[in-house]
Amino acid sequence: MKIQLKNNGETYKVDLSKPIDISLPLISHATGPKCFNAPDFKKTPFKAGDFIGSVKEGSPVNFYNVEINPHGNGTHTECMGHISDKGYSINKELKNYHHIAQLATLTPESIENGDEVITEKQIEALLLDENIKALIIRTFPNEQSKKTRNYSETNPAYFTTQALEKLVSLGIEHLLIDLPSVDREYDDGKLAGHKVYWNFPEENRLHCTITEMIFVENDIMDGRYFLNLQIAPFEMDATPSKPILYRLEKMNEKINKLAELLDRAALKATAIPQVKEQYNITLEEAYHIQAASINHREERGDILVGYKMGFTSKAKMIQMGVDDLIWGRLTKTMHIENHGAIDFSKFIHPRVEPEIAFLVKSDITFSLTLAQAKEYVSSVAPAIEVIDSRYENFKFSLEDVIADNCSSAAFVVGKWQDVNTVIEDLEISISLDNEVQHSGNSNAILDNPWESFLEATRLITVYGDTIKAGQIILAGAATPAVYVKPGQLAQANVQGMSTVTLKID
Ligand code: OOG
Ligand code: MG
Repeated sequence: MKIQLKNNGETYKVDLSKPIDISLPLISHATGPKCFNAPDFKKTPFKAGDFIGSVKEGSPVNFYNVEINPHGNGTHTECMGHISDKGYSINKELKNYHHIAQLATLTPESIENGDEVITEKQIEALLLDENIKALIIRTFPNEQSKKTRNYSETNPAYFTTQALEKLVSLGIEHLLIDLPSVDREYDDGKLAGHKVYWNFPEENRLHCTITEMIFVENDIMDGRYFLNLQIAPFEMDATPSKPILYRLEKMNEKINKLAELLDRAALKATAIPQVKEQYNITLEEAYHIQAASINHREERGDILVGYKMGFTSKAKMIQMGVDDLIWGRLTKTMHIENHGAIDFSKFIHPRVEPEIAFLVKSDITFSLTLAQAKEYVSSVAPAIEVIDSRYENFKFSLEDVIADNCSSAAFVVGKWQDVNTVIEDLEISISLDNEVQHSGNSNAILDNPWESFLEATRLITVYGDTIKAGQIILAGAATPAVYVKPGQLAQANVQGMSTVTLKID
């Protein structure tokens, strides 16, 4: 699942299916990861009478007690409750779980007494943006042994109080580090760094947290990430936590702007000037604009139900003056029941054309061959596509029309037929009020309509989308399209199949 998020005027895309876990797994009875001489994390089966809460030992269920010291065992997140007698609980004080976080790598510096520290200068040199509230620090060296290390009595690296003061002054509210503490292991109980960080005993930084003993693999680059900071719901000063990062893909301003422009033009049924020349858009950008504009519809609750191919016949290419295949997206609100109607006032200058539709049987993630095609399709049907270019005078370049979801505005699917129904070499026509407007042959579609289906599998999977079971693919018109007027009845005929009609209200 992908989401779009807005932060401080920027729009980002986040792929939620690609989490980067920066927590450390805790394994029972392992000696690490731990620190401050905490006992090992342990899980032991609950025992009562004859009952032993372990399936291995004959119980129907696993039913374990765990023994954990959140500060001492593995990744944990703490609040000011750690150094206060007021009982502040991380489960109450941590109120926002999602942040734009900066990941930075630092090598602690040696000081006179031999300690290794993160200094104010190093923090300063990060040149943190004032909008960044969460900072993740990976320290070097970053060995795999950190994942199971017992830091007890090793005097691990820590932060100078000046470094923490600096972080506070920079507005950092969530600090995540791969060290066991921001303070020295033995500092005579001063906890000076913790106190500075929370501005103890004032209560103006109660919402701020420190997460310790994370681990960020070396192949994760420094930079900005979307952070989901989740904790175990213990009412305590600290609890085990599971911070997850997601890569942020910054969305291009031009793409956002044009996607919004085209989305609005469709929504308001108002034509706009072409965009290619003015904004100098490439074919690749055009597809991104299309995706982003469909995203706007999805944000309003619309659902992707399939794809359409365009310019798969010479008749269409000549009519529109373009010379390459294109593909667009079909959404649920575009779907009109057979013999249904559209409201003319919701369109700009609608045209109708006859189509052949394929119903996808199972998910398609790669380019199919003709021999494979029928395994992935459950049925075929005649269809009508309503195209309604959002550009003035229905005129556009290839880039323009792609950005505009290939003019697609609505579609009607007729009766589904068995996948083995012959769709090659059939007469196809589009009529208005029973008068044929254009007619052609289904082989005008790439010499065989199945070829259009194959092209769809190639182009859409190369783009990175999966064509899902239950989705519909329109092959593209074999004839030119015809303008409609209110009151007319459009009808598509595909030889040997029942008719598809659409009323124009
Ligand atoms: C673009 C859409 C092309 C087809 O079937 O070839 C198309 C247009 O003609 O405006 O849908
Ligand atoms: Mg079409």
